[in-house]
Amino acid sequence: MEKVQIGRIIEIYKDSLLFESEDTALRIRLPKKLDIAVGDCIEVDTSSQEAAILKIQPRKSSLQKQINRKKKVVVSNIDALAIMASSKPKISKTLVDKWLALSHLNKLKPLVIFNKCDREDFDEIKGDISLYRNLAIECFEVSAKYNRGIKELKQSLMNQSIALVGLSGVGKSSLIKLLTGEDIKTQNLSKNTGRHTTTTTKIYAGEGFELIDTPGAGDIDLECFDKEQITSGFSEISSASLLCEFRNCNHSRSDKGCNVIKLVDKGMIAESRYENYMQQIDGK
Ligand SMILES: Nc1nc2c(ncn2[C@@H]2O[C@H](COP(=O)(O)OP(=O)(O)O)[C@@H](O)[C@H]2O)c(=O)[nH]1
Ligand SMILES: [Mg+2]
Ligand SMILES: [Zn+2]
Repeated sequence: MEKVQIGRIIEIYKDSLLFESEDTALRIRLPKKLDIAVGDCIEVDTSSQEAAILKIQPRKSSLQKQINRKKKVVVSNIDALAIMASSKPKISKTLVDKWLALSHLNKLKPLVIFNKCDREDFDEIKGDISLYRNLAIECFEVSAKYNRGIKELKQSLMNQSIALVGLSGVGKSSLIKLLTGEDIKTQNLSKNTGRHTTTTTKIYAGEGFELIDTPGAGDIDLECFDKEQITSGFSEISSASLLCEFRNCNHSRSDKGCNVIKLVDKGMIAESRYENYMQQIDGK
């Protein structure tokens, strides 16, 4: 007799996955040719010794990225994308802008967490923080190490599932540990033992919210999106472009009557945003 349980995929390993329902947690062999992701709600038949996945429930949302020209769901059923940055490793605005565009294209609320505010060189990224605040993106200045700015951040995370992305070393594992109490091995330990770096996407439960670590999701590209979609992911450029003199304007320096260029020259659109935008639509 079938015994159906409904639950979620908490973690995916190389050849198995961790399934969790209200009353059980099970390791299930990874099914071949089934496009599943952490966060998916699935129906599982647990009547026989080896549990079988019967069905994936429709996804409420997903974070998809392109890997080798194929779209892949990194995590599903999330509400927000938290982009983490720091002064060391130095923030890559190119990457932040790509993540912001990707959150827009996946209809996820973006927020940027600037970590390591305890460091002396944190001042060097203050300008970048203003840049993103001026774009009306929610920004937080925190120190995962010294528990600073965490209360405000926590409030904004309440009742949501948030995927965490950012360069390796920015402090994702440290923040998750602080917020959820989960003992995830941070890079400090990995240096000692050589094998404790987070390697799988996994859901961690906090009090009233969830955080999903997505290691290795850093090197995204927006290859599968067309020019129009990418433009919509750069909100200030998108609205400026409505006032370009020609409808097919490429917004390059040589374009006559380009309103985007006009605003870049006036300093109303940040040079870095413009450059990153142009890089993304190059060849589209
Ligand atoms: N100074 C300082 N160091 C931090 C902070 N948060 C994390 N670190 C350190 O940064 C390194 C990388 O942290 P980790 O959490 O492993 O980063 P991840 O690769 O993004 O998961 C570790 O040595 C942490 O101790 C912080 O707020 N301030
Ligand atoms: Mg980590
Ligand atoms: Zn233009």
